[in-house]
Amino acid sequence: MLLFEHKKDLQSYKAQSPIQKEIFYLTEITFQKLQRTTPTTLSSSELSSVVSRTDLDRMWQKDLKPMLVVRYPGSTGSQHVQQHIKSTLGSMNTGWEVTEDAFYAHTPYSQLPFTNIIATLNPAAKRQLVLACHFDSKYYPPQWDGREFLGATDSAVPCSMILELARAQDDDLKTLKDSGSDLSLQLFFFDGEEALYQWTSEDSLYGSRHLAHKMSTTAHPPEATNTSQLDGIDLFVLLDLIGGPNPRFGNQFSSTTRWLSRLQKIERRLHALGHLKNHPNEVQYFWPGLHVGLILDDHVPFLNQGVRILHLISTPFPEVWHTFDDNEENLDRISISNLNKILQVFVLEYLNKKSQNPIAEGS
Ligand code: 1BN
Ligand code: ZN
Repeated sequence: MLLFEHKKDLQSYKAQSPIQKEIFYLTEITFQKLQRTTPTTLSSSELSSVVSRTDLDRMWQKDLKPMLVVRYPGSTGSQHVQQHIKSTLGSMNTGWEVTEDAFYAHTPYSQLPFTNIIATLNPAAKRQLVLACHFDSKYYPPQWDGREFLGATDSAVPCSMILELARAQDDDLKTLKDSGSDLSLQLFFFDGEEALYQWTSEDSLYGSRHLAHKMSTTAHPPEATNTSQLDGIDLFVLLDLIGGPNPRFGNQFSSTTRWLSRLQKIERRLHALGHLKNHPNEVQYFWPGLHVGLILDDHVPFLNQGVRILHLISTPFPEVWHTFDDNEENLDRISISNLNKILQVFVLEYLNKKSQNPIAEGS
């Protein structure tokens, strides 16, 4: 079946000759199959309702403050943060299924324990939209001046944004879970993204390498013989280095330009409706036309296995990147609040296929 987002697209399709129509049909059907997901577009009043549910002060107190501790793999802070993520998700109405992917790995220092946390709305769903972040902080040996690396943008804020999304949209996510939709939501909180000593292919991405391998060797659906959990990932959205002033997200992957454009479209709509603060131009953050080179991060083990990636990492990196100034004081509250709103609309539109209302031609 051909689907048209706008009536004029259907009219111009009808005006074509039979052979043009045939070519259009074959191209479009292939394209639509490859794209797989058709998001909905929320009305202005639905948008207002979605953005009204998110609360930056609440996120700050409930998620960010508890995460702003030293939390390198195996540390006491890491244990506390893991407990925080699990108890936060466990306290929601949605009924997240929270699991751990715990393992030991050799590092330049010693063998260390690592734990990824995975929260799944509906494990039986055929496809999953994945939102991912890393909760570990970069390890710095004790400093003479006693300063601690807290990794506020790297990546306490991204993890807090994901927890706040789950909290703010708890009711809608519960409805989605109860609907038994084919497309659902999964949250990955990775441990050990950072190099312990110096970034190499062995000393980095400990958690994401482990989980990607595990998912590639786990059948999905469980009775399948030739598809794995990785095949079930519809889109993998990785958040990193968010929270500094003037964030800009460029385009690393042509396969997901469409989704970066969608974020830009949401940014424009929320701007026009006056929902974004300190946002002078209709586009400030999302730049699908700005091509940036590949940035190494937790998506790489998934990318290498053919998963579609949307990497939301500020370019250039925040000025405080990997310095002791990557702390609460240097965060830009307003852009975090604006990005929360945009991300939450994006996720709900992505997942809510039911209210889509395309104009159909043939079948
Ligand atoms: C991102 C945040 N990364 C580490 N903290 C990955 C990275 C490491 C990106 C080195 C570029 C260089
Ligand atoms: Zn880092």
